[in-house]
Amino acid sequence: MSSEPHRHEVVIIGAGVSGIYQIKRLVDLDIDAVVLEGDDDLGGTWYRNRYPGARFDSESYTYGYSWSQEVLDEWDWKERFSGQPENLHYLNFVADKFDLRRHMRFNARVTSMTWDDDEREWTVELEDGDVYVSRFVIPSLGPLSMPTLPRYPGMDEFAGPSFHTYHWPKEPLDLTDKRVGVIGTGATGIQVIGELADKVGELKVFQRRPNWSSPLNNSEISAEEMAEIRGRYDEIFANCAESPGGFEHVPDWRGFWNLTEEERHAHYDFLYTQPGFAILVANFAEIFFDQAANDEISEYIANRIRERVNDPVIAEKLIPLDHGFGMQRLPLETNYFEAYNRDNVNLVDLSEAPIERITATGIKTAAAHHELDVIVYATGFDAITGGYDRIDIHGVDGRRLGEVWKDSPRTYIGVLAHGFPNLFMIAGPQSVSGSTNFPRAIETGVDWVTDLLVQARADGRTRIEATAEAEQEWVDEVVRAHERMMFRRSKGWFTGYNSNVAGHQEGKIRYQAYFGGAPRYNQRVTELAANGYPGITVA
Ligand code: NA7
Repeated sequence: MSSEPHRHEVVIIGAGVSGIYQIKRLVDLDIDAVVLEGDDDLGGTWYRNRYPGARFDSESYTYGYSWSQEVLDEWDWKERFSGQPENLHYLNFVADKFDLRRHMRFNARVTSMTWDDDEREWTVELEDGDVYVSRFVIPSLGPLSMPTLPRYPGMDEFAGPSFHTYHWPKEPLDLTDKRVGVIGTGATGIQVIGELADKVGELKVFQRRPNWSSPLNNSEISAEEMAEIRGRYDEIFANCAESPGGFEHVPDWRGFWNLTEEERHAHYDFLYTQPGFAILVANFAEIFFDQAANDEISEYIANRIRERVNDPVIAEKLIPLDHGFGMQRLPLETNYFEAYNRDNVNLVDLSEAPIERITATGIKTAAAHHELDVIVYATGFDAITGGYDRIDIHGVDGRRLGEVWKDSPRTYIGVLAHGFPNLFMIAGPQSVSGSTNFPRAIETGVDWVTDLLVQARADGRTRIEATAEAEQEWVDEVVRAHERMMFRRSKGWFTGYNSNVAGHQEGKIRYQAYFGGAPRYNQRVTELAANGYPGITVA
């Protein structure tokens, strides 16, 4: 720890996908900035999630950065949905290419931030006692950076390795012949289960609720195809900017009810073989708004599960009954359903017999004790606001952000929060990031924040804050967008619910993301900038 605070004009918190781009923009503008990263290296999500099977659900070339022609020219994606090691390699390639590491400090975990309204600056404190003082802070915390564990008795007593998927060990872990238990069947659990099934001695899947899932349909990208992709980058990013989800897939607007059932089924058959989220976002838009339309696609996917899982009793247990297809974040799978056809894979249905405790040798449910060598918690995240909650943030008059956001976050366009001047959130709550292809929206956020900063500096202004009225209007718009969606009745992180987080109440929505679609959001923020930033006080 040094006795004098470090001074920079801008502190960026987090060296993941957002932080890397944000520091690049500021370095290019010669603005004095530092990135504080809690981990011992860069990469964020792709540094942490090292579990087997971790990969993009977005097409690699729609996930990668669009802002550097050199990177687009030089980087070859090898798979349509690239895996974690390659993704981390990519982020390192970008950071090293532009020599960004020298602006990053690692093992620099921010614990608190306090705004001084007289000096117009933030004091940022680290876990190790170091202090940074800056005019502006840009949290680039990542929407899924706060893993959550269940609260079962005995979790500390388990004798073998046990960890959250986010903390999968860096050192190689030999699971051959091991008895492995996976708790959780969300997007992460479904990836890890499909990958591990044929690589471990025995796999027990502890499922509280089944999730809908459809094939990822991954494939290699040949040199010829990469050349074709490279020639199409402008078009790819333009397509992403125009689609509600930020993907190349666009909804089918032919109209669900304008087609016969046979025509609709032919479309589902086609989409089921298509890569990525096509089955969801290139489907009929009505599946998100019209119960009958959603029932039909749900039954279609249920029948696909019945076709793929040999044991009819297990198949029914894997079909969700409490929510329709696409009403929670859709996991994409590779060999997931086939895993249950293997002799070494067993489904433990927690809805019939819940977990009572973890023991030294395994997991005890109400029905049986399951002997295990390794326990993997694929139990999700305190999504979107979790990263903010673990920093004690005090704004004007000492107001605590965690307190203001206790029931649900409040922001202006997901970037600013009234009472917290000069704090610019990238992929913040109520932005479009949480509901679309993350990096596309991240780039929008970074560019928008950078432009605002540049303009304020040019005008000699030092204090930027959203008005209370503008914030309220945005919150109302976020709520209205939620109300249009049927998924508002589902559990899960889209509606801000996590059973392992104290204070979250089942059935009470936390409005964490804007679901009005990327084009509408982009238009809105572009207009704000063009019109001189109404709703924002720049002084
Ligand atoms: P998710 O989608 O939140 O899934 C978490 C899973 O863990 C889900 O199946 C939960 O069951 C289960 N869970 C959570 N707590 C428990 C307890 N206490 N006991 C048993 N099972 C539990 O997180 P993921 O990591 O899979 O995905 C997060 C995002 O990462 C994903 O959307 C992608 O964007 C990447 P539940 O359904 O709540 O009953």
